[in-house]
Amino acid sequence: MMRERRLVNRLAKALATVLVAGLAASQAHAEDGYELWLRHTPLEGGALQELGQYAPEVVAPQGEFQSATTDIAVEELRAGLANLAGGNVARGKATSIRITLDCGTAVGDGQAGFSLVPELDRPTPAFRIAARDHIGCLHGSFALLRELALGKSLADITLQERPAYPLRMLNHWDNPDGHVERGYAGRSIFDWWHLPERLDRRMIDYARANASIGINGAVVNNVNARAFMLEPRYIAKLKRLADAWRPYGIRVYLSPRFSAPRDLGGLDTADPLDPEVRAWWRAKADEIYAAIPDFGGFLVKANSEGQPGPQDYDRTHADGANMLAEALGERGTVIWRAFVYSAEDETDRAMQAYAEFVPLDGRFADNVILQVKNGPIDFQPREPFHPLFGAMPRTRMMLEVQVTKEYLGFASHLAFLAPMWEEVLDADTGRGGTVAQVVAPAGMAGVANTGADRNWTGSDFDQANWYAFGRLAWDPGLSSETIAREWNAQTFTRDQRAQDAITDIMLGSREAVVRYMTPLGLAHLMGTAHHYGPAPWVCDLARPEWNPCYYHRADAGGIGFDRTATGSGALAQYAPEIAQRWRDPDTIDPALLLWFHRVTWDHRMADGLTLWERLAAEYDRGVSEVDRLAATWHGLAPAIDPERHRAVADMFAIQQKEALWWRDASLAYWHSVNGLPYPDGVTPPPPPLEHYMSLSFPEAPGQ
Ligand code: GCV
Repeated sequence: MMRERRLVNRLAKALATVLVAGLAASQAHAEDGYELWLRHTPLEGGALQELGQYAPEVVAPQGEFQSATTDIAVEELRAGLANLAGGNVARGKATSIRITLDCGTAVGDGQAGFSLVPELDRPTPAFRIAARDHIGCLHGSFALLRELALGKSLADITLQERPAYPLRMLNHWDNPDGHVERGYAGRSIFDWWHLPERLDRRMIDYARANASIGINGAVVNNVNARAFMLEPRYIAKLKRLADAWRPYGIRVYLSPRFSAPRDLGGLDTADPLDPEVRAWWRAKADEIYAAIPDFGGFLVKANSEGQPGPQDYDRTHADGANMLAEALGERGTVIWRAFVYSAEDETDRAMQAYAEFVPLDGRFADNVILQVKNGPIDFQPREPFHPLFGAMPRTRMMLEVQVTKEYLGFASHLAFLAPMWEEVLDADTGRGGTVAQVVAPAGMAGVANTGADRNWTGSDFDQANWYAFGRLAWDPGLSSETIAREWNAQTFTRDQRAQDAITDIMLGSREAVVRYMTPLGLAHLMGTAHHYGPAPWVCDLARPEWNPCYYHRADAGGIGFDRTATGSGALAQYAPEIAQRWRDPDTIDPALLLWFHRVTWDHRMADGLTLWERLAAEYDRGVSEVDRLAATWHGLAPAIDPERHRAVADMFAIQQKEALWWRDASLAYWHSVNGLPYPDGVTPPPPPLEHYMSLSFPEAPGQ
C-alpha cells in the first residue's frame, strides 16, 4: 500500500514537472511584446549561414578599458549574436571573427558616437566597435545588433555615427501614486513605493531599451509635480534609479514643484528673487548632487494650467528659470517649458507662448533650455510648427513631442507618429533653418507612452513610437519609412512582403487619424477632460480656450479660425516668407486651411469641391483608410505570431468602430450648424446628433 502511494506520488510529481515545463516552454515562446524591438530572433537562409561561418566571438575589454557599461555591451553582444545565430555560434573556432570593443577608458556620455569597422580580411579577422568612450561603445553594440537583425552581412556593416542632439530624453508624466497622466498602458513603470530597496527588473529593461535607441535622459515624474518628490526619501529612491541607469548612459531628471520652498521648506514665499528661496533651492540641489553626482537637472512647468510659477510673484519666466539654473550651476540643466497660456488672457491661445517668451530672448542663463511643443496649441493630430522655433536666436530651445497618444486615440488607435515628427523637424522656420536645425544645440523630449502593461505601451504598434522617438532624436534626418522598416523587421518579421505591408500600414496611419478626427486644419475637437472621442459641440466651459467651439468657430456662415491680419493675427508670429505661404486660403496647403482661415461652407477648394463637400470626403476617406489598413493587417496572419496578430486585430476592431464614430458625430454636428444637405454620395450619420452628445466616458484612462 505504502509503495503504491509512493509510486502515485512520484508519478503525480513527474506529471506536474512535465506540465510546468510545458507551460514554461509555451510561455517562453508566447509573443507578448515585452522584448520590444530587441527580440533578435534567429536569422534565416544565407544570413544565418554566414553568421554561423563567421562564428563571432566577443572579446571583453580588460583592466582600465572595462566598466559596468562595457560589461553590458559584451553581454548584449553575446546574447544577441547567439540568438541571431539560433544558438549556433561556435565559440573558440579557429576561424572565428573577434568582435572587439575599442572604447578608451572613460565611461563618458556617448556624445562622440561610434564607428562600426569590419576588419574581416586581416590575418586575424575582426570587427571593431570603436568609440571615444564606453557609452559610445554600448550604442555601437546595439547598432551592430540592429544591423544584423535587419539581415545585413557583417562584412557590409560600416557605420560612423554621432548623435545629432546632446539631449534625447523621455518625459514621464507618471505620478508617485502610480497613475500616469495621459498614460494608456496601465500603471506607472516606476514602483516608487518599494524603492530604494526594491529595484524592479523593468527598470533595467527600460534602460536597456532606451540605450538601444540612444535615449540618454529621463524625467521620471509628471510636470504637474508633487512637491514631496524633493524630500530626502525620494532623493534616495531617485539615487537607486540613477545608479541602475548610469551604465546605460541614462541620466535622471526631476520635475520639481515651483512652490516647493513653501510646500516643503516652511518659507512663506517661493519668489525666485527672494534670497531665502534661492538659498533653499541651492541647498536642495547640493543635497541631490551629493546623492547623484550626474543628476541631469529639472524640467519645469510653471504658470500653466494651474501650476505655481514665478508670475505668482510678478516675476518673469526667466527669473524663475535662472534661479533654478543658479542652484544647479554647471552640474545640470533647467528645462523650462514654453507650454503656457492663461484663461484670463483673451488673445488667441496659439499666440500666448510666443508673446510671453520672445521678449525674454537672451535673458536665460546658459544652462537653461526652453522646451517647446511641436505646435502652438497642444499635440493635436496636426498643427503647424510652433512659431517660437527660430524666433529666439539667443535661447537654446528643445523640441517636445508627445509619444503617448493623448489626442490620437490613446493606445487603441494605430497612429505611427514618425511622419508627424518628421513634418515638424523638416519645417523651415524661415529664421535660421529648419526646426531640426534650431533645436540642434539642445535636443528632443518625448512625453513617454510606457506603462506597466506587459507590452510596455498598451498596444504593439505604440512601441514603434517609442522607437521612432529615439531614432529621430539621434538622427532627425532619418525618414519615417526607414524607421518603420527597421522597427517592424526587428519587432515582427523579416519577411519582405510582410514588411512592405506593415510599412504601408504604419506610414498611412497618422494621416488616416487626422482625416477622421481633425481634417483640413481643424483642431481640439475632442471630449472634455478625458480627450477621447469627438465633442465639437462643447461651447460652454468656463475656460474659453478649452472649448472645441473656440477652435472651430463654426456657424451657418462658415468654419475655421481666422489667424490672419483680419483675425487674431497669429500668422504674423511666423517669418514673413512662411506667413506669406499661408496667408491666402486659396493657396495654403489644405491640411492647414482651417487652422489659419475661416471660410464659408461653399468656399471652393482647388480640387473643385466646396469646403463642405471636401470636409465630408475627408471623413469618409479617413474611415475607409482605416478599413484598408485593418484588411491589410488581417491578410498578414500567416506572417505574424498569433498572439500579437490577434492583439493588433482587436485594436483595429476598436479603431474601425471609433473612426466611424468620429466621422458620424462630427458630420452630424457640422450639419446641425450649417443646415446644408449632406453632399452627394455621403451617407448621413444614422443616429441623431443627440445620441453622440449623450455619450460620456468617466472611466477613460489617463485623465
Ligand atoms: C501634464 C495637456 C494635457 C495635460 C498636460 C499638459 C502639459 O494640456 O492634457 O494633461 O499636463 O498638456 O503638457 O503640461
